Amino acid sequence: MAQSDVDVVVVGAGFAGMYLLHELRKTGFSYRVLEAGDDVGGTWYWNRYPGARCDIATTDYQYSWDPELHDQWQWSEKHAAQPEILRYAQFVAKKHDLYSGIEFNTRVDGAEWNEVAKRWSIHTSTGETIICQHYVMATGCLSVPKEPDIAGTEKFTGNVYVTGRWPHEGVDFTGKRVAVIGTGSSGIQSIPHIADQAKELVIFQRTPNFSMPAFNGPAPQYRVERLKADRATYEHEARYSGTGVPLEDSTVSALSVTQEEAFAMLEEAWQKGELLSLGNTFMDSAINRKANDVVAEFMRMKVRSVVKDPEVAELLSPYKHGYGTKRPCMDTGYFETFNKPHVRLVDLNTQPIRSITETGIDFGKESMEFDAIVYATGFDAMTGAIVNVDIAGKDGVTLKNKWENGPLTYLGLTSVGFPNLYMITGPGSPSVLSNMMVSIEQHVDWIRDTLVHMREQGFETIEPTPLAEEGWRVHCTDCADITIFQEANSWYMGANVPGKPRVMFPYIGGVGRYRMACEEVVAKGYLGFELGSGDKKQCNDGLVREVQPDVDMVLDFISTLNLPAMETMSPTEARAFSEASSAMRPSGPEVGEITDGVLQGADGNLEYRLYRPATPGPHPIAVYFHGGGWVFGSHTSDDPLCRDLCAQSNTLIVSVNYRHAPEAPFPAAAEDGFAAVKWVHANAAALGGIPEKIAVAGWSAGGNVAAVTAQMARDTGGPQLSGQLLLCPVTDGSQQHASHRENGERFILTKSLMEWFWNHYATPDQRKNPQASPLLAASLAGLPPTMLVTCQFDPLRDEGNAYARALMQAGVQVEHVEARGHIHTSITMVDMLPSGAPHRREMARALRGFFN
Ligand code: N01
Repeated sequence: MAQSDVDVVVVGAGFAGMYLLHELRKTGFSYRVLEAGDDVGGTWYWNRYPGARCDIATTDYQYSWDPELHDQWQWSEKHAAQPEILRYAQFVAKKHDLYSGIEFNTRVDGAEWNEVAKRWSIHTSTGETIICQHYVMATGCLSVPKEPDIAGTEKFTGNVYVTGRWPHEGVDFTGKRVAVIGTGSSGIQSIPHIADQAKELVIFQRTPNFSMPAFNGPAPQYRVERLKADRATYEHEARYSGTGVPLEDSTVSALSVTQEEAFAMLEEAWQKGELLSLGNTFMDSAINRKANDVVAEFMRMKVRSVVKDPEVAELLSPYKHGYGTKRPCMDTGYFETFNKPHVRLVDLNTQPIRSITETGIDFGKESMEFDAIVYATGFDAMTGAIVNVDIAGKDGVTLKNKWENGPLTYLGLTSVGFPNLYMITGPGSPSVLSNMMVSIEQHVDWIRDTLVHMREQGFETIEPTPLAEEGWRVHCTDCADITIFQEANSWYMGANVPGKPRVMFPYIGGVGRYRMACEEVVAKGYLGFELGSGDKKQCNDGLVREVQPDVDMVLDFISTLNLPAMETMSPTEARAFSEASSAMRPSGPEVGEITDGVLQGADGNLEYRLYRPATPGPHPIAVYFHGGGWVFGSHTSDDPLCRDLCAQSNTLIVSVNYRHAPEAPFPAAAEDGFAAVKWVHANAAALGGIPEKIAVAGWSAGGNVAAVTAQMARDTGGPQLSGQLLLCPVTDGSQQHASHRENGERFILTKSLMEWFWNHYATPDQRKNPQASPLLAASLAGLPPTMLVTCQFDPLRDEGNAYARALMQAGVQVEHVEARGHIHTSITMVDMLPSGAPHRREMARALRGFFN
């Protein structure tokens, strides 16, 4: 093994670096901890602007690793102010003798990995180079103030202050003319205090922000009581919660209640004075624009109720971004400040700053003189502190170069090409979207355990694999894609720093889900990491999260319900169960008209439901066959999907209630399907459709009926079909495809449920008939253009894929969508699973395409 000066170099002595130092000592690693400031505290050391407070309540924003602290340290308020939090950090540092392990006033200027020696060389501002095995950046997410990007900043000769680098001795604004630029958390917290002193205060606002009063005071009693009663459970809940603060997840959609009811619920959350309570009132405010508007309007109403000048109130009301998509703020008297006669708001959208001058600011058509300018313009968040240090990994590539188009990490902790480099609360981890204390402790624990594991197992290096890193990037993007966060020009998106790539920097899948992913990685033998020492290598490559995040949440939710397996029920019970489940889902989009009727099946009448587009007809028609394993379901059971297809494709959908097994086994469903298509063709004009433009569509067993019907229409002289849209179709009764085994459990449609369906529908011999297993048809040539959707985690995936391939080989025009991360049922879950929406759009586009 190569020589090191120390095992670990840690950069930063905020709450992350302090805890890590403690753990390194405890586990017997040698270390150097380097800190640029001259004291501990990190963010709370630097951010000393007046009014600086933590937005997370003191019951939650404190270390949990030293239980004695809970008795030894008493917080004076619900939301502690900066000086008190700094004192807390100092108290902990003294208690655990951390000061003796930290080198202050020492910056890291550069670091490079030596691939031969398997060591990092860390260059410090004191001129030293430290050789170490592991290098941990505990540099914080919001530690590098954004470079001024306003013309003329260098010209001003008055006093200049930056909220993130506030003078330690404080600032007295008494009698001064002051300008504040920026209305994020720092601006919103400091402005009321500056207004109290200044003779004249002008606030330059580019974007109004959502803010609620902190209602500061004693810590919330209900939290204190829960903590006292059972701290362990409370802390466990925090660690597995969405945000790192125990909160009950809402199950109410903002769109399912009246505005009056919604506002009453929001008022209750508002009165709590807790940052996360408003965003947690409804289950859909982060994923649905309309749901978010309900919260946003409530917040705007609050602004109007405080600010006396309606024009100013309007300027202070956010309209361009959704609530929560930029970090919401907590304030004490912020909006009230604008009622003061010496305070003025300048809207930079109508009066942009032309230049900072020697004596003040030129904006719009005005020039004003100031004694002081306060920049509350934010940070180069998440990556600034990491890429500002020249960190060169394997082959000399720097992290800055690697991250040119956005940070690439595995778990937000590590990055390919940078062995033994760890980031605490790095990009790709919940970090700034969480209670930082919880996230910091989790990362420190993970790093400590990993170092111990490597030492015990004799590994010298650890590095994520390209596959795992790319998989994590995709997963992070999937999580962001189902939210409305990407619409906002926020620092979460890097949008505040010119030239920064526009990606979602933090992981938005939630603290608990993130923690479980990290735990799973370890439990699976460091899945996605390569560990090595000389010739010894261990690499269990793979992806830790492949299921779409919203699908995963539904699966987790369902698993908590302990529902009986459907295959243990009788068909009657299964039908009742399926109907009851369907009753709870959102109804789907509005369409022009919905009517019910009966049509001629193969053996008597069948019910159908017709969905008519809102546009003038006549329309092309898709005859739709529902899912339900030939056993349950009806012409109304896929209602949301049928509405969605109708509305998006401008097609008249006729959903048919074909006969069900076991009462009417094979070939009843197939024969009814074909009879229904013939009937619809004959009656198309009367239905308001175009007889020459008829397609079939279906999901699951309904996809089977649609595929079989298309073959029957081809083989028995019509009607001529324009296309077939098959969503997760059953195509092969042999059930021998690998996906039946791979996806046979956990994903709602299980292998045994599929067997139960087949057993009710067709005998093993009948399954060999192409009218049961369309994949077995002698030829697929001459079938209509096809859109076939298969889902990655569906037991039926491979038979659907095989059908798509066979159709293509037979010369059929096929569009085959392989829906990544989806399960058998997820694409049908309209308005429940946002990740299914793009696939439904594709399906609707294909349907339109059949008729053109
Ligand atoms: O920074 P910000 P912050 N011309 O980026 C404006 C945490 N924090 O320091 O929105 C004019 O939020 C910018 O305008 P716009 C917390 O996570 C926590 O306030 O980009 N204006 C915005 O109004 C927080 O979110 C706590 O259009 C310019 C403001 O400056 C994060 O730190 C307290 C501009 C910057 O707001 C950052 O907060 C404080 C320009 N050229 C901070 N450039 C607590 O826990 C930027 N702006 C309490």
